[in-house]
Amino acid sequence: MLLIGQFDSPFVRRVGVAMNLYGTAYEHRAHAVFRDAERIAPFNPLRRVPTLVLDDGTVLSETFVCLDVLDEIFLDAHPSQTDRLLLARRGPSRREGLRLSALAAGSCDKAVSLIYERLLREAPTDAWVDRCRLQVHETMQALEGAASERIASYLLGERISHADIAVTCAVSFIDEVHPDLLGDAACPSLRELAARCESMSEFSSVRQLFDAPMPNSG
Ligand SMILES: N[C@@H](CCC(=O)N[C@@H](CS)C(=O)NCC(=O)O)C(=O)O
Repeated sequence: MLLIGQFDSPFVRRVGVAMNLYGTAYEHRAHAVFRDAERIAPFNPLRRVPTLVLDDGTVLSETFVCLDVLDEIFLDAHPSQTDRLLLARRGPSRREGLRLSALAAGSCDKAVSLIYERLLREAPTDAWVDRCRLQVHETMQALEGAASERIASYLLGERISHADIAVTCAVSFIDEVHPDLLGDAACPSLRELAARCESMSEFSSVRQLFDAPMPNSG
């Protein structure tokens, strides 16, 4: 498989971590969305990342789509190892995992939107900046509530899931690109979970510091 996109993106990172946990062999091309847009274009006209090229040549975009297909491919190859799946194929645990992952992903969407607002506009729109900041802040508070109530090691039980990956990638990304947004003392349960996940090689091997995505430069 081929994964296109820099690991400073929390979305690309989620796909990279999932492939690491599944033991999926893949090539990585760290194309930047602006600087390398025309290198991404032959694979994906949206010029967005993650872009995932499957072994049969199928090209996927959208993180949730990539992860769903990775789950399916893993299960096809290892039908007896359902306990290693990063999300149940059906049932309440799946729905809770999707719910939490969507909140984490939505926070990342808003955090990315704030970056683009800062970098691409001469004068950021206050109303949009305030809205995005509120959305990120309150969504992380909601995730903190879920994390603080859990009784197991991870969000969905004793095994790591897509929800833990999504939350960890979101916390690390937001803390890096908007350090004032959460504050050091906020979200202790999320931070504890993220720190534990970040200590795993499957996460640390796909970490890249944020590379400002200015058109013509990065
Ligand atoms: N909903 C998308 C979001 C991905 C996303 O926002 N990727 C950013 C990089 S972090 C990107 O491709 N930006 C360029 C663009 O949107 O044109 C997903 O989950 O894959």
